[in-house]
Amino acid sequence: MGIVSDPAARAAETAAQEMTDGFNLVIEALKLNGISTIYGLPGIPITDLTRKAQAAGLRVLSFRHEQNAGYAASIAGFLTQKPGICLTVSAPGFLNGLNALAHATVNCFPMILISGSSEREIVDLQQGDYEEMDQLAIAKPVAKAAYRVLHAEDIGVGIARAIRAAVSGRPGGVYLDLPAKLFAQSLPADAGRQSLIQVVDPAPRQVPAPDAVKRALDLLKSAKKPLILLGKGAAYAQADANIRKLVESSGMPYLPMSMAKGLLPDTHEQCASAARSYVLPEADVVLLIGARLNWLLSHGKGKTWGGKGHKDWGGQKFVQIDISPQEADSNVRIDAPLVGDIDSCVSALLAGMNEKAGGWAKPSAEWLSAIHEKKSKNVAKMAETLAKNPTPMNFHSALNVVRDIVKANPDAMLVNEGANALDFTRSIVDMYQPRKRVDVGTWGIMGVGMGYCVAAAVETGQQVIAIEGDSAFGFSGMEVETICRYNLPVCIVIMNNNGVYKGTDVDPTGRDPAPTVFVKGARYDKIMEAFGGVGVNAGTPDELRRAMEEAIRSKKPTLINAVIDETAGTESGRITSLNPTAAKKA
Ligand code: ADP
Ligand code: TPW
Ligand code: MG
Repeated sequence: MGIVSDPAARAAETAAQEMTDGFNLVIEALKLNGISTIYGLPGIPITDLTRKAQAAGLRVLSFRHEQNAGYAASIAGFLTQKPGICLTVSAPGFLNGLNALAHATVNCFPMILISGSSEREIVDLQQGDYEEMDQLAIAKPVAKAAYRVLHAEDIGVGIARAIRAAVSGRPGGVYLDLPAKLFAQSLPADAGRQSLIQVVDPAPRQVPAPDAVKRALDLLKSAKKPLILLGKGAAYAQADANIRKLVESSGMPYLPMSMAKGLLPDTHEQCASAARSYVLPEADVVLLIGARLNWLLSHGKGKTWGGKGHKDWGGQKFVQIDISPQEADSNVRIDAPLVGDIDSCVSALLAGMNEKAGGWAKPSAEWLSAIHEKKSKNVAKMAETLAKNPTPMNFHSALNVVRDIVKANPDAMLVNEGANALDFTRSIVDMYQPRKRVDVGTWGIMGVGMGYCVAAAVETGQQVIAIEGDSAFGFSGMEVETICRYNLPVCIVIMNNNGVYKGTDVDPTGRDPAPTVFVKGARYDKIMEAFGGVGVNAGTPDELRRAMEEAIRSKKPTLINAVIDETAGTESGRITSLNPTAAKKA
């Protein structure tokens, strides 16, 4: 075929060519990279993207508020090691999704917030476009990376970069800005296909250096009172078999952080959770696996760790396995940083501690028996508390039921948020399998609940049980409609103590309800009934048990309003000391 010089003929030839556009390229790029689910909320300019994505076979889960779609995407990332996708409209929708993007980054979950945006030319001159906002600039500080695509032929690169940034190294939240005009841009289908990238090895293994492995092993060998701390990075890494091997072959006691519970069953004899306040200050060498020494671990110092004053270090030596080379020394000295992915690092430790090398120096018998003694005492004390049956229910008597139900259904996902509702669930409800417990994470945020429920059900296909404070539930409660719409097997239990922490505060002036209290005796179960799900009001442990069993049997969306003594909670749950007034007194 010669060069067609006549413009009319050229136009005719182009028209005859198969064409594609920005909409299709975004969808094809996601599909090419194994992404099959979008969590989002439609509107200009992405309504047609949601329709076309659904028509192209992607699962599109449509929410009632973008924050919940975002939290769903973030936890999908944690559960699957693939970036969870959240799709939002410009400005207000984008801002609603931003909280979840920050959450993903802070928690090291891979997620991509894809947002439609207004036209660059108008935004940059601040001429007042529809939903005008410089979204890229706003996303940057809370994202691990942020990109904008202006030309349809760059969509492939944009999505490839976003995927790599989200899952490689320390995972995090990535922002991808897609201005409205991009979607309608057309180009020949062939050129479009050529422009797409199937990302090769998006999260490359990172093998630790041999000298770093030796340093870590030497330190571990010297330990008399070693301790392993498993964090949610260890859960994310899906190195379950090797982690178990490391724990069991070394004989070291271990503590799981909240979302690492179940990596080994909480009932494992080496689990030291019930002796936490004994082992942290007493341990001499601590092996951190995918856990940061942030506030959740009292920054590795102070009273929790046996240090005398608030700032004093307790004398422990630390080995830290982490994929981020910058993590070590962030709070206290790390004597043996082991930088690499968890599976590679744990494998290297196992290889270095084989029989030929003399195997592990087992922890001293005194250490293990002291832990055992503390554990038994605390477990017995807890059993006594759990056996009580007060009227109205308290957190313990209600959670005793949840504990049994989770034990009988170890495959079920457990979503958990609140203050007391969180802390008591974490300590009372044992987990038996990896990545079954998802919760408020590093920031301790309220509002993750219903978004997490949707993603947990969709990504795992398992029953979901959500244990929610009544305040916590309120942040995402409208997604009960979403749960009913998609008919997901979600059983929500509201620990209803009439308020934030407690329901007993009063306004000293007598004018208004206190800031922490809600409508007394509220019936959250009615919200579920409004959308065709099952609502149950449970005033006793027996009623709660029957309702949970029925929910799991039927797999129907269920909301149980568990009536809890409004005096039962404590201020801020377990973190009372972080309140400024409490800190001032200390
Ligand atoms: P927790 O709150 O459970 O203590 P954190 O969120 O503080 O856990 O810590 C998780 C850590 O795990 C982060 O420092 C992160 O860099 C690290 N991490 C995440 N994925 C991996 C991986 N695949 N390999 C190694 N480290 C990882
Ligand atoms: C986004 C502050 C921490 S815990 C909590 C709030 C408001 C609610 C506690 O009440 P709940 O639990 O859920 O009824 P319980 O069992 O103790 O009664 N806004 C955000 N995140 C946080 N963490 C807060 C506010 C907070
Ligand atoms: Mg409450």
